[in-house]
Amino acid sequence: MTALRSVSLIGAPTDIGAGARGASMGPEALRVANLGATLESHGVDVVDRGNLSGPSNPWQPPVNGYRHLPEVVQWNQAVHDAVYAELQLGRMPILLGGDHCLGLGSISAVARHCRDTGKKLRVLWLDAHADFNTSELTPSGNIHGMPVACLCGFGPKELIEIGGKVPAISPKWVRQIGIRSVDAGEKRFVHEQELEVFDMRYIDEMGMRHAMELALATLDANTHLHVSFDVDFLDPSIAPGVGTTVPGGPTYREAQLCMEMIADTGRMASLDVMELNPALDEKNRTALLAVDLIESLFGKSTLMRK
Ligand code: EXY
Ligand code: MN
Ligand code: MN
Ligand code: MN
Repeated sequence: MTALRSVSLIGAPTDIGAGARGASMGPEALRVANLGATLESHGVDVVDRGNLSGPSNPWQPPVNGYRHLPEVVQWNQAVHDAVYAELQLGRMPILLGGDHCLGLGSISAVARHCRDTGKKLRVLWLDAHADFNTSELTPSGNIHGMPVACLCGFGPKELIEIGGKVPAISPKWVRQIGIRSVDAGEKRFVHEQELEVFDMRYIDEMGMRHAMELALATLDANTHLHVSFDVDFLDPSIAPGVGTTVPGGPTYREAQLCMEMIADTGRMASLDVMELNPALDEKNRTALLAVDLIESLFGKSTLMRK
């Protein structure tokens, strides 16, 4: 059912927007966990484009509410160009992060491609965090807590202009799943901008199935579905290898169901796999789990029924 069967892996080995070092090793851990060969075993044509390059992490404190803003801009520009190039080739980009600040480069490229091709865009943001901070609201200055706000036009000029149009996306196109850690000011801003959030309380009460039915409602044949998968979406008991663990996330089966329901739509046309931090992992188990879940996104089903 998956729409695109030609995939390009793009590594973005940086932790420039994060509060802990180590996500820079994420792309290699996903390769070591056999992401490419695993997708090929499901009939997907996979090309690994290797890693992008960019500035090293200077590990400086925030300046005017942002840590490492010039470096974050450079990395996001590289991601934007690489993701956009794959979409123009008719291939599905899979961005291997890297921290989640790079969702800005990726999704701004997807939004630009949708404008070129007259497609509607739906962004599924799978995360423990809303990533909707601004320089005024952030408690840390870490830009991985800001990409959704930047995409919606709230952020520094040099970042929000990367895709050529400000804002790159409308909050109406976004559905957030698994959210359970939002800062006080950030929460007010999420409500003000009317982001549609299926937080863990919602999933506890209504179930992953109902959350995903609503998050995936009104997709049609002309919709480009982008999935931005922050690995800290998952419960830390199954996914310890991330820098910002938050207890109370989706279980293994809830996460599988989420991925299987996305696969069933046949509409996923781009994917980010972000925040994997091998320095904090145990024998690469979080990377192996991420690959297992990505297989489900590509239609591997544990179902007996046909
Ligand atoms: N909300 C916190 C901050 O802005 O510092 C934590 C953000 C963590 C973001 C992670 C990757 O999704
Ligand atoms: Mn396309
Ligand atoms: Mn995130
Ligand atoms: Mn997160």
